[in-house]
Amino acid sequence: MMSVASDWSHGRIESIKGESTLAVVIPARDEEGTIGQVVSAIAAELGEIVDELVVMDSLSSDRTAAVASNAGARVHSVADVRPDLGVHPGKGEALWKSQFVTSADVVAFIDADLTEWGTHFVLGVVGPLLADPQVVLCRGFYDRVLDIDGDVTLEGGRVTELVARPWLTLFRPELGAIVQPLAGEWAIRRNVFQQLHVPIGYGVEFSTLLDVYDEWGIDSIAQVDLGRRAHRHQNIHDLSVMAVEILATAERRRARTAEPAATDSFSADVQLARLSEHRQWSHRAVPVTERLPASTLIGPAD
Ligand SMILES: Nc1nc2c(ncn2[C@@H]2O[C@H](COP(=O)(O)OP(=O)(O)O)[C@@H](O)[C@H]2O)c(=O)[nH]1
Ligand SMILES: [Mg+2]
Repeated sequence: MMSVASDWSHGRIESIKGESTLAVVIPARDEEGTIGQVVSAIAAELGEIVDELVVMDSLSSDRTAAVASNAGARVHSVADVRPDLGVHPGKGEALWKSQFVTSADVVAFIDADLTEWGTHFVLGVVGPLLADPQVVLCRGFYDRVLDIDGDVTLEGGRVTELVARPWLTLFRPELGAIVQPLAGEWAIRRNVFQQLHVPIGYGVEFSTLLDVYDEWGIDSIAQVDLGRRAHRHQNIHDLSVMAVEILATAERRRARTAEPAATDSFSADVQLARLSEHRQWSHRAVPVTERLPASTLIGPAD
């Protein structure tokens, strides 16, 4: 199912929301420059629609938590949520832990580093889930603005175009129609997300897409056109780390011969080597751990 954000006006969402509850979860690490406007726009414009507005902060060394809280979000430090389960760095870890501090039926995830965006991102990703009980996952897509020193193109999404979509074309061709398989703006039903293994890093969007497709089928996945989006760009070496994470996530699911991660034991980091311009090797640890489905861990032990 494909729609555009303008199909999901504020009024329409209010009228179809019914008894459903909605959480917006924003993972953030050192985002003091942008988190304030993301949170305050959602708080100001979607106050009657969003039941829980939560920022999951980890490892920030700046004022992310204070700025987000002042802007109207409930801020959780990832390490302080279910400390009995330990803590990892990473975006996926932040989304996974958010399940223990929210209760809404539908959860929308929005990145904290957005610069060109609007609250129609939230309305757009939740609309298809509220309107159609068959839909369990809705992924946003958009033109990806790439601004390198003022040189603006629509060629953003390098890991998407060079890793994620080629992989889908080979191994899940039906998902070749997913425009932005790694987009950070998406929504899912809580009772589905709770059943999924979650990579602790950047694999979370890809794992969710593959797992929902394999278990619930193509008709359970919707896409919504959100227009244009811009965010902070990562350098090519950081994108290389991200690509390793995506490939590790994908490889565990490629043949579906086994559960993607029967235990929380894919914890050995992979080392990505890089030769510097001075011809010295350095190594970056790539986190490829996956978390167990939250449904197996519900019930506070603290
Ligand atoms: N809590 C938390 N959030 C993170 C972490 N890493 C990334 N994020 C957030 O996840 C979102 C997407 O991350 P980003 O680095 O922009 O990835 P990209 O958009 O795929 O290049 C942003 O809001 C980040 O602040 C982390 O270790 N912990
Ligand atoms: Mg980003």
